[in-house]
Amino acid sequence: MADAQMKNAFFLGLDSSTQSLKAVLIDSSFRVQGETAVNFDRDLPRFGTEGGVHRHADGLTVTSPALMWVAALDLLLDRMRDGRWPLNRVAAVSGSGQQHGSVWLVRGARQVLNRLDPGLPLEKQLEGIFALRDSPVWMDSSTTAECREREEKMGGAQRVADITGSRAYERFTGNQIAKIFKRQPDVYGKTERIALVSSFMASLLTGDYAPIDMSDGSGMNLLDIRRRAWDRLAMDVTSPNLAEKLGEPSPSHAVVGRIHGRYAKAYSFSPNCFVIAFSGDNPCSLAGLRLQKVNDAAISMGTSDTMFASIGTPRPSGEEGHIFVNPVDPEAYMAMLCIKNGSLTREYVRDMAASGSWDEFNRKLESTPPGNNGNIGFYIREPEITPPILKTGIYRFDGAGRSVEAFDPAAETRAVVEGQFLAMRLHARKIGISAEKILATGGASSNRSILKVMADVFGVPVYVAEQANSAALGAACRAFHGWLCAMKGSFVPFAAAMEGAPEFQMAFRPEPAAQRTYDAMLERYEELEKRIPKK
Ligand code: XUL
Repeated sequence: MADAQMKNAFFLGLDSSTQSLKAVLIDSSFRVQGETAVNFDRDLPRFGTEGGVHRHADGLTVTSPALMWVAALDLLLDRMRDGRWPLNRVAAVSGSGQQHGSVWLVRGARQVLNRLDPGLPLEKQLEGIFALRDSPVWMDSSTTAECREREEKMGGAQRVADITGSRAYERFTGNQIAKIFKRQPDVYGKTERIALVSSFMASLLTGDYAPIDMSDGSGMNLLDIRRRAWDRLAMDVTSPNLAEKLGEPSPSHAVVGRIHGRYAKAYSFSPNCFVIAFSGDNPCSLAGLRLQKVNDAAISMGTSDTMFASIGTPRPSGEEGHIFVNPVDPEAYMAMLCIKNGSLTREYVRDMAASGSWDEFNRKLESTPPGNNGNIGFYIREPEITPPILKTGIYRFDGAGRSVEAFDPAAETRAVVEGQFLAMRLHARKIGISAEKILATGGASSNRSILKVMADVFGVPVYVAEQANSAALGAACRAFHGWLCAMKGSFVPFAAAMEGAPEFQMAFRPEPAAQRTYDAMLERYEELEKRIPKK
């Protein structure tokens, strides 16, 4: 039955990222049939965001208005309808969300969600459901005190990592929850449900509280990644009665409900359309890139840069990196690093050294040799996550290891790109990722000059995912996977579900001479990194 139904079916993936809400529609041969997006700053200027967020005066707190995500969903659906997408043939929808962000829903919000009206904008109906108007997002780094407290109470950073997959990180939701419980007890008290961005977006579609999936749930410092259940101690050190506010976590391939009648009426979805658990953007990218073999790694270059890979046995580090439950294989894990100084930092150097032009940036980058004549730069424009450097600043060293004020513009362009990849290579090694090939994705993966540096720094071939939106595509693939598991009545391995999906194209092989240069440079980079002031 599944086979016959599959032929005519479409699968929808949404990606609620920091700066936009995107949709990708695929058919059952994994061909992209539609793509559209809502950009928060441009399309919803009334929320006054920059890059989709509000940065607060303390320089550490970063939030987004939760209602903006609600308004964006209607706008996105309108665009799909106006574009005549065959929404009536969508068999399942799933989604991706920026990780760690939390949405705080007041008592009674569930009923409001249950009763969504097809005739009214979502924004009007849902403006009263938030206990907290401004949702903390992953860029927030204001919870250092809560992190130290968690590590102390749970028996040290390594112990926290052993249980939850990561030491305590400022952006991880458990620490954000601890801060709100402490500073805004009234908000905590009136909150009925704390959702992640991913599970919140799923809730808008089902018209009910959708569960947090285990993969995105691993980004909270609350889940025991081996037992795949909330950890008692981690919850207790956060805040009281937390388990009931979070609900039970669900496997990532689970059906979390059917689409609410509102969307059937207003947008002609089939009332039978399944909603598959939404997950984090990095887990969804892993699905979109079909990373299943150990040491097949991916680098996603977006607002943040991340590097990740599927792994079998978790070896969490009490110093850096993250281990999450794998989003497509309930028995496996994924390892990941997040580098906060990603595209915005590259853009900063582009503006400073290449008159704001990517063409000029690339020309300058290509005019310099691999290894940059020994020049190494650290561009910490935002408090950095990997390695943890809270103090912002730019640090430049020449070939003799002397601190210098500036590089010439061409060296500046190479220093930012090489520095980012050297940091990834160095720190990925420490969490058990030793890449044999890399799939590049995200905005900057269309920049071939940058990809060439990636291949040389890591000394492995680099492939590109034709589809730049790997998180949205991954969400669509997960919609298909979850639907197939539901139709067959048992778990189907993701690789089997994805058979027939298009191959990825190789972009570059490493040049042996450059590779040798970077092997040596990595040692110097590690030494210099120790000299950077961290706080
Ligand atoms: C991952 C992280 C970011 C966000 C936003 O830990 O913080 O990658 O998911 O993309």
